[in-house]
Amino acid sequence: MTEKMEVTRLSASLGAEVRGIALGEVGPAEAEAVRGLLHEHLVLLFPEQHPSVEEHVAFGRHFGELEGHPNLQNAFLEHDEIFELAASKGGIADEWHSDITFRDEPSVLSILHMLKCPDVGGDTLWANMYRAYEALSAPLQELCEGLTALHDAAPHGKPEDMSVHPVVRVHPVTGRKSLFVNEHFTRRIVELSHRESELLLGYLTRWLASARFTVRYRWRPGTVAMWDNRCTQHFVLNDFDAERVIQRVTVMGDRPEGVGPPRWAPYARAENPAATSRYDLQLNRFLGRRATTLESNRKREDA
Ligand SMILES: O=C(O)CCC(=O)C(=O)O
Repeated sequence: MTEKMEVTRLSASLGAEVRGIALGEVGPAEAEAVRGLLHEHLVLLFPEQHPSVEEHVAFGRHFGELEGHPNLQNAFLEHDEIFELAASKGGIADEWHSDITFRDEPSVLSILHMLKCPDVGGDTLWANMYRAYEALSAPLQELCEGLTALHDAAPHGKPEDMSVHPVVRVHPVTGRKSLFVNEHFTRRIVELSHRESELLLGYLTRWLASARFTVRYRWRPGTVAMWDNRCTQHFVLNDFDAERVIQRVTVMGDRPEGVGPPRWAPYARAENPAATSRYDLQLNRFLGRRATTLESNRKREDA
């Protein structure tokens, strides 16, 4: 089947449409070929697939362990390994993000089946985070490489679900560096003051959505999209008023690795609570929790 695949690039930055493959019949060799294409193009679009839920899940399992959404309820479907979003139930992901970055091990890949979409509108955009990093000036690249950022699930009403990741991560397969902060889940640069963090995060999240790093895709029902969350972000254009329903399988987890350890200590100073700015409270909570976990791990190892 792999020789029959026709691959058409969709923009200079990322994305390819793939025809000549039936995702419902993919075996290990085809899955390997798809994986290779994904590393090359970062986002793949497979039109006219219409997979059943079982076929969708089986396709996803070729790429790793699957997980439903940790915080959001499915709109219409009960299935542990599929996550469903319906526009009529408020499910429109209209902020740039990569998936589940508030977890220690965020999503690796997402595979989305477009079930229902408006005739026009509701396009999805993806942006290439390798390019967003590579096009920064050398001083800013160097600064970002030494920083980490706090991500949380506040958009799901769970700000206590937090994790810290490097601002620049290294892809475990390609070895390339990419920017890993996003406007939806990233709250704070750990090593900077609140104000400095606001400025830098504001700059980076606008920069990484520059048109020149993106591709925009117009959907048809039955199309399947697959993207690598380690080196892309995505955004849905909220410009429609018809129903739009997607189902996604999510391949979980590796822990993002930076270029090295953070180069500076966290800005927040938990040892002087009286002087703590309200903006540092969340970071202090995270750091306190991390210190407690490290301490209890250490005691377990000593016992
Ligand atoms: O609906 C889409 O096109 C993208 C959905 C999305 O943002 C997500 O699955 O994280």
